Amino acid sequence: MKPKRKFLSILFTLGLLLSSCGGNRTSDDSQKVIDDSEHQSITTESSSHKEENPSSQGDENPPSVVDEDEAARYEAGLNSAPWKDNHLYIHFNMRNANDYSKWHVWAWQKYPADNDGKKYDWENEIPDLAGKYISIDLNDPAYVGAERIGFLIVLTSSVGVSGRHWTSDSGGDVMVNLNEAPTRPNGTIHLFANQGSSLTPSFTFSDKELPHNPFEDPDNDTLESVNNIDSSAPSKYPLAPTSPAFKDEAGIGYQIQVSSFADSDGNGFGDIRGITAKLDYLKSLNVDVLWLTPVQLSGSYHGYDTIDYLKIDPRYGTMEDYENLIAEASTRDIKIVMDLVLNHTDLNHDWFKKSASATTEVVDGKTINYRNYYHWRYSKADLPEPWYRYATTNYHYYAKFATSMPELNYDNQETRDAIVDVAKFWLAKGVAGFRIDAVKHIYMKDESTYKPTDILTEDIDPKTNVDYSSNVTKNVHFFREFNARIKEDYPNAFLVGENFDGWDERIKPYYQGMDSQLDFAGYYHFVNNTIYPAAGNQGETNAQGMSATKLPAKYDMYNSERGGRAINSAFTSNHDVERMLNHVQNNRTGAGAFIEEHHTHISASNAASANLKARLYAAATLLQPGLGFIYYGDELGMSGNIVTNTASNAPSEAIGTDFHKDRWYRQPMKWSSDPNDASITRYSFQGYEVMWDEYNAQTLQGVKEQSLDSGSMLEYFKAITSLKGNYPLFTRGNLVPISLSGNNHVMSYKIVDGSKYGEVYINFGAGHAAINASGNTLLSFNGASKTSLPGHSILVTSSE
Ligand SMILES: [Ca+2]
Ligand SMILES: [Ca+2]
Repeated sequence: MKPKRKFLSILFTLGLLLSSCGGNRTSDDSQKVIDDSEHQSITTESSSHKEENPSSQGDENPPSVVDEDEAARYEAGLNSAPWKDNHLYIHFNMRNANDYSKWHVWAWQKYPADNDGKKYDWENEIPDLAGKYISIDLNDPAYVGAERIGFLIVLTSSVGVSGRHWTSDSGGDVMVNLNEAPTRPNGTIHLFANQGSSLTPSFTFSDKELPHNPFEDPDNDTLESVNNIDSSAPSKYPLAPTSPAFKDEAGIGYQIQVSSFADSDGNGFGDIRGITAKLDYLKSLNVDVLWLTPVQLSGSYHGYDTIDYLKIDPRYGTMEDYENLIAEASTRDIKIVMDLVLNHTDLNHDWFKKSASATTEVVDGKTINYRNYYHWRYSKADLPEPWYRYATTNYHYYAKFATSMPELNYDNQETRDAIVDVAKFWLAKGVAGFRIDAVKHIYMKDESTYKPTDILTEDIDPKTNVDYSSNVTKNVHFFREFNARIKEDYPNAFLVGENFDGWDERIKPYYQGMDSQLDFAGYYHFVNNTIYPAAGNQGETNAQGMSATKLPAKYDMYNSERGGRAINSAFTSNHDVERMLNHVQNNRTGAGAFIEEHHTHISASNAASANLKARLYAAATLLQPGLGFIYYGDELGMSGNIVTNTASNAPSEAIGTDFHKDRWYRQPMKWSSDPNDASITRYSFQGYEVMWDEYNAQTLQGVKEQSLDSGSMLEYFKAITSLKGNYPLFTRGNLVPISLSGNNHVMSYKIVDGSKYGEVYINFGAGHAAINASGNTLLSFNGASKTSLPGHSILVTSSE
């Protein structure tokens, strides 16, 4: 990284140039006045303006040397795609890439008709060798039969201002005689203009008058992003208190993959109104907190690549629909938690476009330099992944997960400010908090420089060897600030982080910056209790299992980072992992830390076994203190069988692979077994069908059927969740293990809340266990009583 000083000096120069343009525009009365009724109500600029035109300051902006071979290649490329037949392309090269946003092109048919003009915006995102261009479709009725076309490169701010004349680059209208213009073999016409001399196009690249590439300065790396935060230094922000609205109050959460949950308008794609229509169903499941996968404008069906943080994706509905969902949920005491993807954006996010074109804007008197919103490094040679070359420039951006997902640079204060503004925008609309995506990836080890004192977590994907190691120190400091700043205005806001990690110790520090963390450790460890019938203790049937005796230490560890007010967020499964039913039926090999999961299909023949294990697993997951999220459909026992791509569900080039296998975790919610049920989604993306696997389609009963069956998985889930719904002690109490002798397969514990308590006994094994429970029986599954716990049974009691 280069020192900031150099970059500032460039901004300063640019500011001077812009102000000199403005001064001329208003003071020049030598301009030619043209009848306002004509489209080309255009003025030429004074000669004095020309003298002050940036392009005239050749000494300050020496043209860069463009490689002549490169120029020749560019010239040759003009004869081929992507140019469109019968189009006129006007290329315009400016000294500073930042300036393009201030100018546009105005064009019209001049002869034989003199038609109204049209505004044209620049089409290429960043200038290429010839700058930016606009294209005029000569098939457009406005140009059919045209022999001559006029155009003008015009300063946008001068257009439409009453009593002013338009300001054009270098002075006025340019006429293109189509009969004489050089038409290329592909039927296109290209004209090239340099800033300050657009009256006299055109040049070719074989001339020595090569255009200036704004991304190639003599100093080369002047457009590298610069940082103004030392994120390794101790955070000046205090530990923000845990949300009072969630701590001790929110017991059951529910995660919805929006595209797959419920359709309201018959187009097959899940939407917000579809969710609103199902709120009573969610209330019957005792849901307190609803987490929707991202609903902001994005480029994918899953939504984890935001294009606009402040817009609702029209595929899901409107802002009004979302506000209505919040209001309707609120009347049912359900809080909406928004998924916020702040590690990266889509390439098409306006911030990235502005960053790529090195745009600066003055907002509220403050200069925003979008270049620094993302990471940019300069190198003529390709940088190693995850750095990717942007277009034809020698600048590379950082994108760990996909080239289409550039990562935001939070070592730039303005980026932090912008994302805090985003959060407050939604909190003002009534959103209760955020599920923060990819918290450990905000600062990856290779994303920014780090200090010897920084705590790094090694995390290398054994399959791909990609290094996902994170910088814990910087991540925690970032979230301390984010949390503290939003809670200044919204003390009840709730933050739950996605830290995709099965180790409690690695999740722990993130509690400094957030109220809660999703319990990946629980997801991976409780399941071992159900899978291994062998020895262990207190329900821990394997070294990788989870006994009740281990839990207090885990909660204490989290509480130690959060002033005693940590909220554990357990979950049955989620959109990125195996569904609960497949998870508990997992075929595993290895032992200790070397267990490998092998995906098992759920079928009619193993469904009973899987459902039984799932009930034990769900009880252990949801009956911990704190918040427990149900992944939509897990309450039905939906499977997530990964189906190899075939001609009927995937594009031809993907047949035989499991590419996009995650879609099988995101199958349509089964509202009923009626194939004509209008709520059921059915959609595809990029040729991949998001549909039911055979088990869900043929065997599984839907919500409608299961609601009528007291022995169904759905009714079981309602019974489990009603415990938290009716007895707050299960949410807010402290877990104390109950020691049992004689059976290693029972997980048993008391939850104590002042003078009240509850007891939970889960027998993961097949053998019987003698117990001595106290209190009133609230739930008995599989014949459990206060003295006897048959194999695979559950008992819950309470002092209340
Ligand atoms: Ca829809
Ligand atoms: Ca990052």
